[in-house]
Amino acid sequence: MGLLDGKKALVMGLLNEHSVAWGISNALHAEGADLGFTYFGETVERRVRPLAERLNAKLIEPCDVQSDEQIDTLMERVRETYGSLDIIVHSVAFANRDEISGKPYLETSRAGFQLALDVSAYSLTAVVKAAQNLLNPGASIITMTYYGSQQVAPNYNVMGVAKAALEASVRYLAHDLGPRNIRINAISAGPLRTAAAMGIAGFRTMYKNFADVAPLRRNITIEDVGKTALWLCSDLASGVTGEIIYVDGGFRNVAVALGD
Ligand code: 0WE
Repeated sequence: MGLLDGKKALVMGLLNEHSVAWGISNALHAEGADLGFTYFGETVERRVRPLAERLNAKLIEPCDVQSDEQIDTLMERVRETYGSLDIIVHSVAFANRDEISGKPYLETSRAGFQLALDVSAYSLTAVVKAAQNLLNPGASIITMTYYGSQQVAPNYNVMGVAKAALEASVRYLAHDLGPRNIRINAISAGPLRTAAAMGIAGFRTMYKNFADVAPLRRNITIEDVGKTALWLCSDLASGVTGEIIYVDGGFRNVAVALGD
């Protein structure tokens, strides 16, 4: 008996075994969910296929979230394979590296802003819009965000603006989907050493500082995120929608860090 027996889940944004989407996928799989995955590009496909197969995925499909056509094709394949959906995990973001590593936010280009907002914020709305007729009553959607949406995280720059738009989208989508008993929430995770964090200027220092300051005095793991995702996707969170749930060891509540 699993918490998610018979539930069909679509996971977007898995890259490797360090991915937050991998932590979430494992937690959902362990409770009986039937998982399908999307990837972007052939390089990623080669990494994702073996991982998806480890979790007995029935569906492994390409999806460039900047293309409405590809999103529609994906949902057609989901309909053929599963008939309907109970869970969507959106773990997708992108900004040009040079816009989030070392230069001031005020140098952000129009093209860089549009790219970051399109891939990292609008994609959630685009996916939910295309999936709306597949979603069963009781369905749960989750997306990933970061505290740089609320407070300035140096270098996070245009990604912070994109995450603010993503979080607002969660509230509006929750309002639209609530009458059909479909819930949508975001998980705001502390810094994780995933591919998305590699090569980010100052990340190592930030990661170390986080564990010194956070009430739990440690970093967050993809397993921590997976367990919260499992709760949000299960009936245990039946009354929770439109929320930003922090999986950050309490970090964001600390105004002044004195250390031990
Ligand atoms: O949301 C993120 C990072 C997302 C991300 C990462 C990359 C790296 C490779 C988006 N686009 C790209 N583009 C690339 O070319 N995080 C929460 C991780 C992160 O990124 C930061 C952070 C943290 C934390 C960037 C600056 C400061 C802090």
